[in-house]
Amino acid sequence: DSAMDKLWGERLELDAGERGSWFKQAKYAMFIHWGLYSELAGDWKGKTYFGIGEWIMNKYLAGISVDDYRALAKDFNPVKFDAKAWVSLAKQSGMKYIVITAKHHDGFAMYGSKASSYNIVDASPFKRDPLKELADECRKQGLGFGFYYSQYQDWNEKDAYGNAWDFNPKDAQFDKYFKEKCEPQVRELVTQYGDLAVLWFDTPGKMTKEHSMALVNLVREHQPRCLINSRIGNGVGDYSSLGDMEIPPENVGGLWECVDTTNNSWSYAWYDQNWKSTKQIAKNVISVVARGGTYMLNIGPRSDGSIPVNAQESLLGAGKWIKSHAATIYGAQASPWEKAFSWGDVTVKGNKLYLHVFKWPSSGKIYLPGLSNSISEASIIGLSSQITIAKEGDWTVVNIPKIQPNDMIPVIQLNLKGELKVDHGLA
Ligand code: H79
Repeated sequence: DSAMDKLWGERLELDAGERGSWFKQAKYAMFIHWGLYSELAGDWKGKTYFGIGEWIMNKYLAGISVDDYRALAKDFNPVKFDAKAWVSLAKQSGMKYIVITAKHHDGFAMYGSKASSYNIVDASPFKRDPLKELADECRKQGLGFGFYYSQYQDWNEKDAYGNAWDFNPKDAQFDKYFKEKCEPQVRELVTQYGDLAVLWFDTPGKMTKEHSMALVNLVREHQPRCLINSRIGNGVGDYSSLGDMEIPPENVGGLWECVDTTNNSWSYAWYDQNWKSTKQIAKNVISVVARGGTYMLNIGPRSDGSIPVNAQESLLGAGKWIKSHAATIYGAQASPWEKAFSWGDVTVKGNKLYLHVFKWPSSGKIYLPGLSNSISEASIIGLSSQITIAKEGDWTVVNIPKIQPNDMIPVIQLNLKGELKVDHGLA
């Protein structure tokens, strides 16, 4: 955490590589979808719209008029919101930064915006700026903080893209929306919330390169250390956000992240009880790190500010495992085998290989193809079990106990002699 403090404490002109150095360490983040749609929780006028809850206003779902949707703001009152509890949950879950929806496609700002009165401070009974409280609390607890901002779609604005059920797209003057709402709001976000880790733009649509660059320059001017994701459009971001919920089957180079959900929903949905287990979350973190990326896992708090207990339990369980195997995750690199094995997955740090065993082989053997190095030391992290190594031709055989030791996902650590060398032809 002190490395993070250092990275966000100074202001320097940085190139993309320097800007991204903390990102390669952090590896695991909390994503939060929270807005007026959380109040509906998937329902409109007695009907449930299963699926993408933050899209409920859209004509593909309930098709709610701007006037009806705007009225939701009058009842948005998250009296149970507790920035300290939210940040503690992320921290205890092993996450290193938080990215939250400042404005989703619905157009409602979840922070106090001067650029548009359609925001939580001016249009809701709550009157507080919860994102300011979160930003301050993240700083206090040593986590990074960032914003999600929907820059192209804004269903509340006739000049932005996306709302063809209330407005005539032919009349839209995108540049007007861009200059009067989008740019001023992004300026507020990069000037009023302290150092930001990430500005997470979403759905570039038909953004021109000029529009994308105007936002990039705005972020750079005020936040030289802040990373911008690829959904700014036109290839001008710092790192790549893969498709929603996509964990790639093979290694991916460069700076990238996988964004995923704790259940099946981004925003809170009353009916969605498909919670990932503690083990599934830990597995996903490992799998994404093993492919070379960062895992940003979403929660959808309720409109009253509470976080579903099932999400909390799974995250905290995974966090407990991550914290007792921190060396194998934070700052770790991709598997030299470039894809998962049937028994589990591998991360690397310097001359150490970490074999994460998802399915313990009853044979008591793990076979590694094409590893040239000899091994100076083999152990199971946190346990004293006996491990021996044998070489059989091009295979390294790791002999492990036949019965899984007492760990949700045991990790075998192999210290290599010399520089890591794997012949891919054999994998
Ligand atoms: O914020 C989350 C999503 O709301 C947002 N990105 C993540 C992080 C997102 N924006 N667009 N999309 C995801 C693609 C959405 C596609 C669909 Fe649909 C929305 C499928 C069903 C509803 C558009 C409308 C395509 C079919 C109907």
